[in-house]
Amino acid sequence: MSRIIKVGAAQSGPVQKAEDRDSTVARLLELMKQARSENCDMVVFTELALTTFFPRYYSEDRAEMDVWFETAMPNPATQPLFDYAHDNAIGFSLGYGELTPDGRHFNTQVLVDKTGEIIGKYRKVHLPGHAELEPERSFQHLEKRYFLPGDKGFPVWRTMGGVLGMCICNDRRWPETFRVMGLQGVEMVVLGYNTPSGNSLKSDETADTRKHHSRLSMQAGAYQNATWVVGVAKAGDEDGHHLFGDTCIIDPNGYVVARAETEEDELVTYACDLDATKFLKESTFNFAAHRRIEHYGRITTQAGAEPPEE
Ligand code: CDV
Repeated sequence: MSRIIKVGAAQSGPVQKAEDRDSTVARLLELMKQARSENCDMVVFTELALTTFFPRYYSEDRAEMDVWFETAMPNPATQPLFDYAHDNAIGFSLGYGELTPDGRHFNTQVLVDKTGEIIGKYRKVHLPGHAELEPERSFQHLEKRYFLPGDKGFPVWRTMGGVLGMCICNDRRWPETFRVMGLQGVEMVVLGYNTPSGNSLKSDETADTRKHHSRLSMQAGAYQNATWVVGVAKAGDEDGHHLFGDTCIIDPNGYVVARAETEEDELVTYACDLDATKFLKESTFNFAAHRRIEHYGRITTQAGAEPPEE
């Protein structure tokens, strides 16, 4: 019996600063309804899907930024997504800013099964950017100011007939992210991203180069771990800041099999056969047979590069 998850990669167009949660959730719900009408098993929403990409704004008083965070999930604003999932037997994954009861802030993504229950929670590990105002940049990226690094590692979950994992945006650039999930037999990694089209420190880096970096990372993660990867953007112009789209679904050979054409709300679908992960998992990337862990010590004992002395 084949194990197909038909996935809907639900790209968001821009979410402006003044947009409230209800109208943003209404947009997400429309995408979910479209996914249902196309017989999707699950929908993947983007990173921080409920708000504008607020880490571009500096506030000396961090507490002022709490308006961008959710203190509970589900909550009255997001409940319609959970109700729709439950009533229509469709799973989803949603990114949002999480403020815990004990006052910690995380960049979080949840995995919701077809009964509408949260069965998995991931908190972004690789936080990009900086913690203080850096006026020399053409724009700010203050994730290190507003979030703590995730404290859950890279777990995977058995759901919808497969083994699924999550990561968020900058995590996709790190091979360790995918390998830790690969070592747990992951068959589909779902992730959202808000990626500016320009580099705040390097004005000659083109949007095309940045899209290439994004795809290259996800395609490598997919192939090297024999897994499907679903990468979902928030795209378009937010308050004069452009985020690229390029939402895509990548197969276990690393091929992009479906891709967004716009920078608006757009659903990209593909029927992913989880058994298509088997051949590479049992041959080239049979980890038990081929990995040489006695040589990988530096990966977990050293963060920065240490070149040999001159
Ligand atoms: N939201 C992100 O994590 N964005 C980063 C940017 C700053 C490069 C990314 O890796 O896409």
